[in-house]
Amino acid sequence: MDKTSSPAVEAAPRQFVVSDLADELIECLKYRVGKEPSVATRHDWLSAAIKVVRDRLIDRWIESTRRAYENGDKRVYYLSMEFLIGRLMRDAFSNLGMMEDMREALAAHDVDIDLIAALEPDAALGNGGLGRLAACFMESMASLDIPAHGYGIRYVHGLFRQEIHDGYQVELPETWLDHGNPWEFERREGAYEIGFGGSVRSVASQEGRGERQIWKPTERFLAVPFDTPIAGWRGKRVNSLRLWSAMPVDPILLDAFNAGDHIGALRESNKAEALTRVLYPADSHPAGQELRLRQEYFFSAASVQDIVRRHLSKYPDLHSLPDKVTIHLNDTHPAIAVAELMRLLMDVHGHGFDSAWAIAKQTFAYTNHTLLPEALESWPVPLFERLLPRHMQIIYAINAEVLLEVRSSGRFNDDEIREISLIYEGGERRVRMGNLAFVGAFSVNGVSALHTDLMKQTVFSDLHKLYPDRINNKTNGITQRRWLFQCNPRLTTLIRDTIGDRFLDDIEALSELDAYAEDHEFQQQFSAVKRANKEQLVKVVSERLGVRLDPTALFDVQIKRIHEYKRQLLNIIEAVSLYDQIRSHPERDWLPRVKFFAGKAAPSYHNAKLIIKLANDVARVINSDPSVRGLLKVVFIPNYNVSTAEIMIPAADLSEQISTAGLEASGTGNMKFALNGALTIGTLDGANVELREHVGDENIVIFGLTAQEVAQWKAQDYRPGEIIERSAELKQALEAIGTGVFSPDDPGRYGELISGIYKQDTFMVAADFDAYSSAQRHVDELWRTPARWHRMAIHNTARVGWFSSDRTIRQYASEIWRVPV
Ligand code: B1H
Repeated sequence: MDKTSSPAVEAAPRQFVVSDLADELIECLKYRVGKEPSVATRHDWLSAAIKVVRDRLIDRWIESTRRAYENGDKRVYYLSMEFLIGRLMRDAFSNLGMMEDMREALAAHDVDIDLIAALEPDAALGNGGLGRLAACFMESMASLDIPAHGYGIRYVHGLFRQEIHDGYQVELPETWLDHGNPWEFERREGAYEIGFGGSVRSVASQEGRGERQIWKPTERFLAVPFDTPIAGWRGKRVNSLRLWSAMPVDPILLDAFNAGDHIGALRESNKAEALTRVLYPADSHPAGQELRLRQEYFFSAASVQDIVRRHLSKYPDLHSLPDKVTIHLNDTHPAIAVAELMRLLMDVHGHGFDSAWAIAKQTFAYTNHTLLPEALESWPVPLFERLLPRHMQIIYAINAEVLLEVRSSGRFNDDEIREISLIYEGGERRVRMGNLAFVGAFSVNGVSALHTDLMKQTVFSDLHKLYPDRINNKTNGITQRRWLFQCNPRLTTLIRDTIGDRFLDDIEALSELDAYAEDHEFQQQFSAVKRANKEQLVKVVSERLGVRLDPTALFDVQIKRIHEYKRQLLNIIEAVSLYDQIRSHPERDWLPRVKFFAGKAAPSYHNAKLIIKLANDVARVINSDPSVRGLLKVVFIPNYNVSTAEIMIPAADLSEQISTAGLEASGTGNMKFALNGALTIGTLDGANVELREHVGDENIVIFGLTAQEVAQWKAQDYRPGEIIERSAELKQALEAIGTGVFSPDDPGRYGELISGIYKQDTFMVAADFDAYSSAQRHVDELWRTPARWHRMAIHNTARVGWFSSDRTIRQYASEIWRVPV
């Protein structure tokens, strides 16, 4: 989606000579892109512009790396299967304070910076919140001058592109590398060999200390690093994001080729290519396929080898590793790194088990991001044994060690011991990655206060009893550079004109805006900014979907992955019920509202895809019904991604954060909306709980069951059917959907979806419906008094500075990593 221009907020006073930059662009275009201006395409200009800013980053990058090496600073290695970055060019321009200079330099060649910026593909190497958090963390670590490296996978295809055909989600391959990637540096010389399969042999160790194990894998691949520089605010520091790509050790099997088997000769090459080709699109639900385990091991093993190599280039041995390194595991996807470090310590560097275990346990930290039972990763023992036989042995050895400790403490019964074991034995034997990460880490953190409490009470209760000091909380955050300064230049400029520049470096200074919450003139300016952002979104929707929207309507937005626990269905049912009421009571003073939805469903998640179809069916019927008189519109925006979020969030009046309490670990969209002056309607789930504490109970609309109440209702005999009978509104809406009012072409389409609510209602839609619907009518009332609404919105922006990922990273740095900030 395009952004229309509005001057950027700069990290530094204008410092470049525009004519020099303009010349540099021409040089770059000619000698590095190979084009003359007269024949250069917009993509060529984009490449040239990126290379010019990248050159600026390189000096600082080298300098940052050298400084950390010379000082012997402790480093943080952030291992994540996902980095949901989005576009990088604006980030780099704005963090280096060269956006306006670049705009003019490009304009000197008749090139519109906004047009070429819109061509930069989103780096969509992630599914949702977990991947986006990793991207915010990379930016904050650089901004806080922390020597950190991100490690992940260079997927050729990021998260699929979503099209909506006849209301249904259609998945198409995402091809972000089609025009090359001007950001990255390929470093073939830095490749490592990664093995799979084969067997383990014991040999007498050279030191004469018993036996040593040697793993002989049958399959080998090369992990080749590609580095992307990540600049912090004001260019303080530039860190690397190192993404691994798989390549064959033998690109052509010459004996097969000579024997005439030309296809078979490429076998290795094809296998390698498959390994890092595509991101698994399941959010909060790991794909249990062998390829996924291979991806996890591939990038974890390459990263651990790289970390060990870097350490040994400065220090004599690995005993000092925990003093100089923390390896942070972003969820359990890289948990196999624990076993890989143990393998390197024991099998390559001659440590005994005890020494290796002592080092490993002090080196890793682990963040848990979900307690959904279906999202807890575990792998069948036979698969693990076949792919990673040596790691399986190591995991058994770790398990024996832990279980010995458990038994000798005398504090655990058999059931508890079974829960602590790294091997699930209740059916098909499986390796539990959460337990491996937990015992292998010195710190285990949750991502919001509520989530951390629930970790202690539920999934990890026995491990918590065993290691009571290990679990800690680090509430998530977002980077204000992307989620305010870049995506909302109008608001940023207004804030700057009102309270000055201090908030640019210390976001909690936004609290000075509190003093203006009642100020009529400021309220007018604040709402004018919102209005301009809404008009921009109206334009985008009209161009893309041909739907006309009224910018004075209340913009009610739910954008996130489509998942039953996030309850887009609750929102749609409420829309249907509102539609009924508007038609039955045309005489009432209804407020114009637009309900926006956007989000992708995992391709194999049937109900999530059906919810997308329902949103589109409901949109079609409501938007074309003249009796609604435009008072209600429903819009589903296809292909939600970071760039779409950057346009929708600044234009939102109301932020929908309505998950079933206890199921959303944190949420980070909630923070982005509040920062941009939207009110939240939400449940007491995840970080909403803390959001309420910060913005104040009177500036947020909270409804519904608490996590504790959900647990109680479920423990008792929850009968959704009875609740539905008692709520006329809900009943009518469910019947309309269930009997095909929105799907006349196929009246039975939503029969099962709706009967699921009558029968089990796993996500408590029925239980929360009335509370949600009244909360929405309360929102209407608030909207009727603009001065009150503006005041509340301003308080939101003023009070959410705490949710900056700078705060989160400071807490990780001082309480987990123990690196200075
Ligand atoms: C979150 C995931 C996730 N939690 C498995 N778990 C995946 C699990 O591909 N997989 O296998 C992918 C993603 N993602 C999210 O993390 C939580 O649901 C959010 O509540 C939270 O804000 C976010 C960041 O902590």
